[in-house]
Amino acid sequence: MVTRGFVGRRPRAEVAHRTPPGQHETTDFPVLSIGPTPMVDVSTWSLAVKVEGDVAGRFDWEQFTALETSSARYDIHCVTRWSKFDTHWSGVRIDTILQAVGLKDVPPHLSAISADGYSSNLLTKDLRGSCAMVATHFGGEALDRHHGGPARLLVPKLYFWKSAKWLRVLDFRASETKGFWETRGYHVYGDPWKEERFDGE
Ligand SMILES: Nc1nc2c(c(=O)[nH]1)N[C@H]1C(S)=C(S)[C@@H](COP(=O)(O)O)O[C@H]1N2
Ligand SMILES: [Mo]
Repeated sequence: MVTRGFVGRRPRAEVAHRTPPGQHETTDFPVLSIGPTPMVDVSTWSLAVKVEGDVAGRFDWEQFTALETSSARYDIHCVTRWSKFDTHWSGVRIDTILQAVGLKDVPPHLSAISADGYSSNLLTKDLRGSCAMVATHFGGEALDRHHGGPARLLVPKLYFWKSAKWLRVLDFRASETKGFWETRGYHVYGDPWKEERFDGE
């Protein structure tokens, strides 16, 4: 039998210990976007790495896809209460990007800024020395444009709203600049295991 969508409130035994509080499994891959899917063309695509708004390095698609890639399986958790297990992603780790830019003194905060006007804020320490990546592939195929293709941030340990789709800029900053949802009442950090859904939780 094939079950689509939410498969019930009680977690499958196999993933029970990997299900954060208040989450349930989906086998679909819902699309959650603040607006229409932007047209992002790899011929004009670029990823800028900035420090306090000043460009420290920039990759075009050819340069970016020449960087070392890594791939792994992750569980992803959306604040709207779905979790999806063992999703397979590949892309370029944040460490690899910083190394390629030659950035050593990296400020503690990060704004991930997207082509659709979206942004999210993160802590640099959660992205360095971790599996956080700019993902270009999902399930072995080029990332679907509705899921943020050609390239999105992926920070699996935080709620999925942190993983900015259609990523254009990584802006490292000395102080926190709240992103799209963080300025609209979402938690500034967003740890699914602590149920940090909304501000004050
Ligand atoms: N650029 C951009 N990134 C975004 C969003 C968005 O609207 N625009 N939505 C966020 C939210 S709330 C979630 S849950 C995930 C959804 O990713 P998906 O559509 O691939 O499931 O992307 C996040 N990243
Ligand atoms: Mo979300």
